[in-house]
Amino acid sequence: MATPHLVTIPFSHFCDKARWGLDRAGIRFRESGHVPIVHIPAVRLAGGKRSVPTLITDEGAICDSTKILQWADARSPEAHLYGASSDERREIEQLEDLFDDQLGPHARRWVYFYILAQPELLRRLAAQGVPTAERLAWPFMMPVARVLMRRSMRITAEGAKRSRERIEHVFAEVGARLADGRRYLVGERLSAADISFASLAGPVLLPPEYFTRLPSIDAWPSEAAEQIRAWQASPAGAFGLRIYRDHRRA
Ligand SMILES: N[C@@H](CCC(=O)N[C@@H](CS)C(=O)NCC(=O)O)C(=O)O
Repeated sequence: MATPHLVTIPFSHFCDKARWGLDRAGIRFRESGHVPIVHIPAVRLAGGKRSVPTLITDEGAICDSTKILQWADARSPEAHLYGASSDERREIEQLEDLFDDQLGPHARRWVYFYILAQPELLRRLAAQGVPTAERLAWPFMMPVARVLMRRSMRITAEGAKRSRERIEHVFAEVGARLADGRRYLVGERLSAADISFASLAGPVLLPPEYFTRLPSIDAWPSEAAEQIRAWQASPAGAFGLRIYRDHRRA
């Protein structure tokens, strides 16, 4: 089997999810990271469609983080990414869908609302893990990228407020599951549900073990910093941070 090739925007949380799933399954892969916009031709050139993460395998391009985890699970069932029974699998898949559909997009929009307003944060965030030429070109591409990102993700104050509420809702649901003292969302060990929750909440929890360096808490405007601290201290947030600490520490 040729080494699978993961095409990413390195700081993207959906990319950290895919990376984590592959690592957990013990699958070796190479990664090429790109700044936003350049990721589009890079993904196409590699054989994918448009979005990241895209994993190029001998069997073709896999263009979705959940499909990447399912592919990894099929190759390494002993990693138990989808649990130890069909009941567990069903529960894990339901949670993963919730995190993919709600937490991922809403955490992204909430975070971008603040980051796009501070070009220096965006410059540093996107400059990590990309080829030198892209790092140097990125500051000149940023004004256009910011307009396109604002438009495509409908980033407005109203949207950010709605996203905050959706994040709260998911955190409440996760907190309720954890109320019985369980260590993992489903079953007795780390699964795709835990990986999805922790990684997709990553941008609003700022785990030190996240793949790229996220803006430190002091760099955020005070209202955002206050909100992040509250999420970090909540049962779901503390859980996400622990999952990173226990399973992603280098
Ligand atoms: N459902 C997809 C979502 C991936 C996604 O939203 N990727 C974003 C980055 S976080 C992206 O590629 N955006 C740029 C684009 O679509 O061109 C997955 O799980 O992989």
